[in-house]
Order: sequence, then structure tokens, then C-alpha cells
Amino acid sequence: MQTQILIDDITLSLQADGVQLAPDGYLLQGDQVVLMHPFGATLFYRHGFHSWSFCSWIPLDRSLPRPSDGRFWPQIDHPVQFEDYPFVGSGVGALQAQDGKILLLGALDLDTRVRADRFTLSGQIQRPPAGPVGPPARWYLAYGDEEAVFESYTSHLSEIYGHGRHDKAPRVWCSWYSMYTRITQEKLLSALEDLRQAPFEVFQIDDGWQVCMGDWEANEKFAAGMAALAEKIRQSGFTPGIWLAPFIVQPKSSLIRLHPDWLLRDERGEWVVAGHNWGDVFYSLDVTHPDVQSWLKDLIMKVRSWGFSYLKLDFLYAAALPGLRYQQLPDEQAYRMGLSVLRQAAGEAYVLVCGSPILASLGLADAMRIGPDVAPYWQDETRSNLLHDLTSPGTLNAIRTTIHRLWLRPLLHIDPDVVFIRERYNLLLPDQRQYLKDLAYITGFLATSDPLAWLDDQETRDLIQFLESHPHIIRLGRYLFQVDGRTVDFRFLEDKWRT
Ligand code: 9PG
Repeated sequence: MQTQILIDDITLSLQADGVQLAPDGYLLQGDQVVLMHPFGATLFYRHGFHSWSFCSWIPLDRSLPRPSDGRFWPQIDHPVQFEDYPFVGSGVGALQAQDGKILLLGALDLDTRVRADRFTLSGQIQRPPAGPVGPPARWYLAYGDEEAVFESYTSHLSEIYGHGRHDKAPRVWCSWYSMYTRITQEKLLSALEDLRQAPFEVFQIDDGWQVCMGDWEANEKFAAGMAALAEKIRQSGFTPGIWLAPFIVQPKSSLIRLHPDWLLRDERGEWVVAGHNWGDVFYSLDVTHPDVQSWLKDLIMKVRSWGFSYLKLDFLYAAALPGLRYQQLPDEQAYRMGLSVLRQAAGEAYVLVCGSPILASLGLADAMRIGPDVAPYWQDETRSNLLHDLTSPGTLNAIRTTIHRLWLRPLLHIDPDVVFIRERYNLLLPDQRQYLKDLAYITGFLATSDPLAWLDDQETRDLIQFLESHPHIIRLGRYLFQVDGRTVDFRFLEDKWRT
């Protein structure tokens, strides 16, 4: 039906199957809802598919080139979102009015997209090609102050999906942003020994311990096995944490050889490429397959039995790529089914999801990475600027997407990625390092990868002070904060995607 609604001081024409007044806006129903808006070529809030995907306010009258290296597309955004790139987002989208208020259209169902142009703001749900047709998709529509509108949206989401279980995020030492895949048992034990008195809760082993994606056993660099290492971490007073990418498989894995029928396939019957990394392609598991589900459950139980109770689950978007599945579910519903299996097997363990679809992970994760990877440099010229990949590792890309996802905070712990205290092996300027620290305070999630051996005495004191202070945060605007009375200004993010 076509109807008109009055919202604050604006009249909107809209098309939907149902419209219902709610205390803080409207609830709409419809697999497709379309609103005519009066704002013209204003700013559009573009919300990327998963943790790393580009998220920002962007002007509707200026296009942004699509990332040009197609090999990376699967790990950049949902394939459908390259069609109207960048004026399409996952789950939620918004437009800015002349006076700074915003008009938000937020899905309450999964597999939804929000698109905009200078005349319309619209939402669509993706239905499986031949699956059963369910009730029409549900949407929340609101207009007003940006923070208030996003907050009402999160309260609707939390009613449907639930929220995280822990009050305070743990402070985490993570091996990635110093040692990368070059970790060894010896290096980690020595970093652990140095950190003995440092105020962290979690010591997390990242990528590099496993045989390969799919074969989740200790490799030859971890001769004593992962249980022995977890025990050492526990004895040092930390919660043992570990990285896994449970939904992806590498061509060289024995898993692929043993179970070629467990992989997600396209219409031609070929395995869906989920991205390029580690010098090769990688594929996705079909997480709706019952045998895959029991394998996933066993994997998590195994890692827990080794003694790990903080799990960083990465590259999760792979299970939400389009493909033919054992059960014909829409992409994000299929993903959520897989994540539920992991969540259940994880029991009381703390689950941080990364590279993960956003709405589809709510209620199942304790924490979520909400931006791409930081790096010990500001911007990677080649991949970010020349190839237009705004998810490529780099501090500017990470800060941009993270700042635009702070609204998720009431729903779970939000992880902005690590801070760098070190000056060694680091191209970030002091100001740039400070932005990361302030962002950590703003999100409430504090982590680093710096080994103490890389820090001088002053830097070690800085790290401890960083971990032990609890500054008072006031948000003054979209890009403006006060951290213990000091103004922190992220306005360099306005309109800035290339430098
Ligand atoms: C381990 C890392 C770290 C990191 C994760 C994730 O597009 N890419 O090629 C790409 C590679 C790695 C990556 C993100 C994107 O990082 O976010 O914290 O755990 O994996 O491999």
C-alpha cells in the first residue's frame, strides 16, 4: 500500500505492506519498503556487510569507485552490494536532513539491504530462490537526533536477538599485530613471561598455530601442543585465548580431501571462493549441513578441552556468501545457524566474532570486531587508494568504519582492534597512535599486540597506564568526543576516503 506519514515535522510518502505507529517511530512490514524523501543529494549512512566492510556517511552525489581487484571482493562486502556500490548497506541505512537530524531505516530481519538515492530510501529482503515464503520483513523507521534514533533501533534489535552477557570487556594481549603468522611456541612463551605482571585478562594466540584452514591442529612450530601452551598461559594468570577461522577451508587441507561435499557451491556446482589470503584462495563450509555442524561442534569442544576460553572466531562472513546449501536458507540465516552451533559448543567461553555479518551475529557473540584491521601505518596506498579497497588493513580505514559502528555498543562488546604503544617497527605518528587509544576508551575494548620486549621503560609505563585508566567519555557529536575533559576530534573522517 501507498501511504503518507508525518514524522516529526516532515511528511513522507511510503510504500509498504503494513505501517504501525511505535512510541519512538514506525514499524513497517514488507519485503520491499520504499520511502520518498525530501533531502535530495544529502549524506547517506552506508553500513557494510561484515566487520571489515566500509561504513561511513557518504554524499549521494559523489560516487565511489568499486574496489578494483575482484579477487578480494568476497572478503570486502556481500556480492549483491557491489551492484549499487556504495549506496547500499546491510540491515540499516540512514539519510541526513539539513538540520543534522537523521532518517533511519533499520531492518529487524536478516538478509536485508537498505539503498538510497536522492529521491528514495528503500529496504529489500533477500529471499531464497525456491524456499518457503515467510511473513513480510520487519523494519524500524525513525527520524530525529542521530544518537537517539540509533539507540531506539538497538533496543528493537536487542528485543529480537538479545545482547552480550558480560559487563566489562576483558583487556587482551593478541599476537597478531606484532608477530603475525610468525608466531612460535618459544616466542609466545617469552612474550608471556614478560607480560606476567601486566594488567591484561586475556593472552590470545592468533593465526599461525594451526596446520591450515580446515586442519585445526597444532603445526610443527607448536611441538608441545596447544593444551600445554594454554596451561602455561593459565599459570601466568591469564585467560587463554585462541584464533580460529572455523567456516573456511584451504585447498591444501585434508578436510577438503575427506569431505569435498561439505563446501558451499554455486549454481554450476563449483566451490564458492570465499576470498584470497595466505597465498591462495579459500572456500566456505556449508554450515547448514548436519555433518559440518557436528564437525564444528567437535572443533570448538576440542579447543575448549585444550583449555582455551576466549575464542576469536574469524572470517565468519564466508558462511553468509550466496550459494547452494544443504538447507536452502537465505545467506545470513544460514550463517546464523552455523554461529549458533559454535556458540552452543563454546558454552561459557567468551566469543569474539571477526569478519562477521553484523545483525546476524547479535545475541550469539560476546564481542564483535566492528572495523577492518589496524596496521602500524596510517594508510596502505596501493590497496586503499589505487585499488579503492577501504577494508584493507590500515589505521585510517579501521578508525573510519569503527567510528561509524559505535551505535552497536548496547548490544555487545565492540572491538576497534589493537592500539600500538610501541614506536619500534611502527610508522604511525604520535597523534595517530593517540586516535587508536582514544577509540579504545570510547569503545571500552582495550587490546594491544606489543611485546614488552619491544617497549622502552617509558612505553611500558604508558601501556600500563593505558590499561589501568578509566577515562570519562562524553560524545559531543558524530565525530567529536571528550575523554576526561580532553577534546578528541575525528572530523578528519568527514568526506575523506582517499588520503
Ligand atoms: C589473521 C588476521 C587477524 C586479524 C583479522 C584477520 O583481506 N584480507 O586479506 C584480510 C586478511 C587478514 C585479515 C583481514 C583481512 O585479518 O581481522 O585480526 O586475526 O585475520 O589472519
